[in-house]
Amino acid sequence: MAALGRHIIVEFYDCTPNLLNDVVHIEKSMEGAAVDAGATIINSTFHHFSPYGVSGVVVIQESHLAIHTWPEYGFASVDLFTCGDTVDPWLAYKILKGKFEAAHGSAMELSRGEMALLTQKELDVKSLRDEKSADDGQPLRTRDVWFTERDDEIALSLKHSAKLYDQQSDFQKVEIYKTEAYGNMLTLDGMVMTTEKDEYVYHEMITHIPSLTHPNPKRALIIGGGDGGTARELLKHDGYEEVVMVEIDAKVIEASKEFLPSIASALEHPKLDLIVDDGIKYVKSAADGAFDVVIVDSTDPVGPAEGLFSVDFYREVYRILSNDGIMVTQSESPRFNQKVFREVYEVYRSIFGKEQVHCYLAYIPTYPTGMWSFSYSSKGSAHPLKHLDLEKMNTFLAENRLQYYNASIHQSAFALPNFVAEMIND
Ligand code: SPD
Repeated sequence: MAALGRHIIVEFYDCTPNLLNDVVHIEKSMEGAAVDAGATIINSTFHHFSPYGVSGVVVIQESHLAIHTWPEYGFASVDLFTCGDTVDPWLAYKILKGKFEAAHGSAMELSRGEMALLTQKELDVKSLRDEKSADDGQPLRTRDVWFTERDDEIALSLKHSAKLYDQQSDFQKVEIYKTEAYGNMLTLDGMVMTTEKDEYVYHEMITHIPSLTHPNPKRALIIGGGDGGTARELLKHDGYEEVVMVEIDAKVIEASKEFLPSIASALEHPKLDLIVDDGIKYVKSAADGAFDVVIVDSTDPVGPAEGLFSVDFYREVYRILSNDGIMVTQSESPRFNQKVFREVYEVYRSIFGKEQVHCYLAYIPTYPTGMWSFSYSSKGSAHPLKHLDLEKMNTFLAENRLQYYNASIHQSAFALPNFVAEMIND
């Protein structure tokens, strides 16, 4: 043995970009290559970075395999570091080149720990032995796979054990992950939309506040909301005679029905008119004063949702609201998305008038920073606090076991921290 270890530094060029953004595929490929090359896996950890890029390491008994990907360049850099004679790192190289569909690869082998330069030291091996692995001779194997949503400065990571749905629709990448802490999670273009375990905060807050402040809401429109959570909560109010939901992406509905059944439970409700189409187009063609409540349950303002953050769209929403009508939108995080947050309030106020627009907050652990905002804009006199019908609310709350929303939350949600109030000149 001329050296302790062999280190192959690999560059894979012109790989299939989607494969380099698929954390589960990369994890499986790296682990598979390790095993096929003769290694014994001890631990692995993989991160997906939103919107793209994966980093990961497989720790093997014979050193490690590591990867960093740049899907936008079809490029992956890989380190294959093995010790001893039992592992063939070049076999791992060939396997990975195939798995990432690399058009070409370059590699350089280094010897690590030249024997000619080493002198062996005396160590008391017995006392240093790890009792656990000495017990049964089997190394402890663990597995960590992380999904990360981030911007340049802030990130949120959730550990997951599987990807259950993975489709590129005409509009966006639709994925469902099985997370350890929050159950199944829907992401669109790498951004968290909803999870089974904390969805109730968002869906209760976006629906019950307008439904209990409007004097008598009968017709509601949901723009977006394909997972079904907003429709489910809205339909708890018996007074609605008609709820129209316009979701642009059939794949969001399909994935939610299959993997988020508790959220999608009302998508077949007889009062729900579910239309798969462009919400902007629908609103443009709707009649003046057609809806008492309009809820914009959009994704973040990138990709297909961009137009849902425009002045023209909100002018149209204003037009289709009835005289007492209320529009509620998800208005992003005042910490994570400061620019958008400021801008949308300016837009709403330019259309509805300053006094008619209010911001309220809720705490959603799986959204970046955990602090999320909603806007409440009323065309008529329905003030979110002054016109709250307590009797109607108490009857509703007694009949429906909610997990987040209650009378105190309704009132306190409109109390804004100073930094938030200042951002929108409240
Ligand atoms: N960054 C999260 C924005 C979430 C907006 N919509 C969520 C959809 C839940 N029905």
